[in-house]
Amino acid sequence: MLIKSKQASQAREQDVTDESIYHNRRSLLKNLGYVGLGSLAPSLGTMAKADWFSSDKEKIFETQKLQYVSSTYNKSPVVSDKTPEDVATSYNNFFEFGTSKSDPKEKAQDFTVDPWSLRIDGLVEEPLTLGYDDLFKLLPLEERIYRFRCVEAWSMVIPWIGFELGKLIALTKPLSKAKYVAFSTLYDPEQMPGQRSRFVGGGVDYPYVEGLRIDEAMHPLALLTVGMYGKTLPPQNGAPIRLMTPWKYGFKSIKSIVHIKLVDKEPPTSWKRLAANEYGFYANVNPEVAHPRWSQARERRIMGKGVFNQERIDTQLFNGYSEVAPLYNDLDLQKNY
Ligand SMILES: Nc1nc2c(c(=O)[nH]1)N[C@H]1C(S)=C(S)[C@@H](COP(=O)(O)O)O[C@H]1N2
Ligand SMILES: [Mo]
Repeated sequence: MLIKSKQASQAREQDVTDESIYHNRRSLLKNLGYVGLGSLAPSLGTMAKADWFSSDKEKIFETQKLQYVSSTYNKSPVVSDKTPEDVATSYNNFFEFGTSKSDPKEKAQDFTVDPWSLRIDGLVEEPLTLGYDDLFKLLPLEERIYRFRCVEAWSMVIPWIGFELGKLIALTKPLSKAKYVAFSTLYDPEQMPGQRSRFVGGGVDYPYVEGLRIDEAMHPLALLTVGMYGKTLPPQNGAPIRLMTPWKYGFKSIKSIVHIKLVDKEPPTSWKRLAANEYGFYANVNPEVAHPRWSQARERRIMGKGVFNQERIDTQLFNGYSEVAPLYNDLDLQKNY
């Protein structure tokens, strides 16, 4: 799909939105007694000491305290290669809120993420139900900068905050019969216009579902994310919790998850159900396996707004995360796309 450059009017609208968020933060600070601060940036450290504010839509993490994981995850690209935050949070795919890239940011702002309930069950000894606060407290959070490659051949570089999916699964003590992990997004047609209308929602059968093989889910690269750019996920990026498997195409990274179920058979996945010849269960990034309608050999790295802020680069097998290769030693990657 082609990238449309933003019209000037749209860009202005966005700037206004950003500004209103800024003013919100300022008034929050004031409410908490941090009055008279000259600018927002130097005050972040002070804000962080308050941990987070339950009334705040946008929780700011104590990034200094987050554990930065070993260099293998963050080695390349370097920090300056990150896609700007305002781009990563305004160019989205979240069909529950519409199929155009600008729909999620426009239509998801009132999406309720607190309270939230995430249930982990199925073939496990100890099922778990997590509430909103548990998502941030159950496991230590880390920041990881991951490359993100959409099947549509664009890519970004995003600093996520989250914890390893495998660590959460381990807490539930999976039975040996568990071979796959199935995920579902919230089903709430009242809040999600795309779930009310097949036209708005792009013909997907909701709830959106995804799945991984259990060994993929246990791989340390597989992250459940609760934040990005040092803050909680905005609704358009899948708040309050979404999957990130950086060696797979973006559609695997299911948003706003309410259910994780350990199962014994390959679970259905939304895009495979819609077009099995185009979107497989594995969806590993692979420059040698073309999509039936376009090549996957190269990608447009989105570094800013508009067509001049995109760089065409070669796509790498597994999106460059070669540490996952052993998972697929016995798999024909051409057939299992
Ligand atoms: N529930 C849900 N999850 C979803 C999608 C969606 O439409 N609904 N889109 C997927 C696709 S195709 C991509 S590329 C990524 C986009 O994530 P982003 O908007 O944070 O960049 O989310 C994935 N997760
Ligand atoms: Mo995607």
